[in-house]
Amino acid sequence: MALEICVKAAAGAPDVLGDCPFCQRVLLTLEEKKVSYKMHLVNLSDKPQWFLEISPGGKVPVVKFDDKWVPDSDVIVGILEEKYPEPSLKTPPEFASVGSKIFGTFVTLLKSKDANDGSEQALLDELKALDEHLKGQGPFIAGEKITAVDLGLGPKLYHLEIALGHFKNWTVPESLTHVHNYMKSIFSGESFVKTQAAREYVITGWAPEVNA
Ligand SMILES: N[C@@H](CCC(=O)N[C@@H](CS)C(=O)NCC(=O)O)C(=O)O
Repeated sequence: MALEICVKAAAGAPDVLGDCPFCQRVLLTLEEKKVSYKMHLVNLSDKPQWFLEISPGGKVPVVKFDDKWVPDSDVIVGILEEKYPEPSLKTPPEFASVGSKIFGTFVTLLKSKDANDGSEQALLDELKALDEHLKGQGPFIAGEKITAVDLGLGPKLYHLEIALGHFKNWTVPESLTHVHNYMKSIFSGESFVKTQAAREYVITGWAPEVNA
């Protein structure tokens, strides 16, 4: 039986898959594990009552396991790994937090109104650390095989590339070749392409935050 999952609908297009990196992380995990699923698209700007009943915090993703709706991509991915151990997507613990500060520093730069507040440097430091990590290994964070940490970070880098490119005319420096190759490897994966939000919806999704 297919697992049920609630994900974000695109801003302004309630019938189209939206731009939630946490939802994509879970969808990628389902795809990589070849678990069949049924998606419910949720319009987050006008949350329906049925959704608020199953997700009192009002957040996506939520997945139904044994008749119980479970929120939070960290928790959901953990349950998926337990219930569907093959193929294993476990990340060795020493690599589990690689890249974990990139999303926060990216959002700070995206929202920054002051070019000298250090937010660009903070993001660059995190991307350089990722580049160093990938040097001599890869193409993925734990080596040859894609694992959970990549499925979490990939969607965030996808948002970073589109949103900073669009709103700040900012791109990852060419010198960070390992990060560039990493993004290429992740973004070209079949499951990534299948579960990604269209570029235009990533932009419309971030616009209110940037203009706040
Ligand atoms: N920690 C949560 C974060 C999920 C999250 O923040 N989802 C956003 C969409 S990307 C959301 O549902 N926001 C609710 C809203 O916009 O009202 C997870 O990993 O699942």
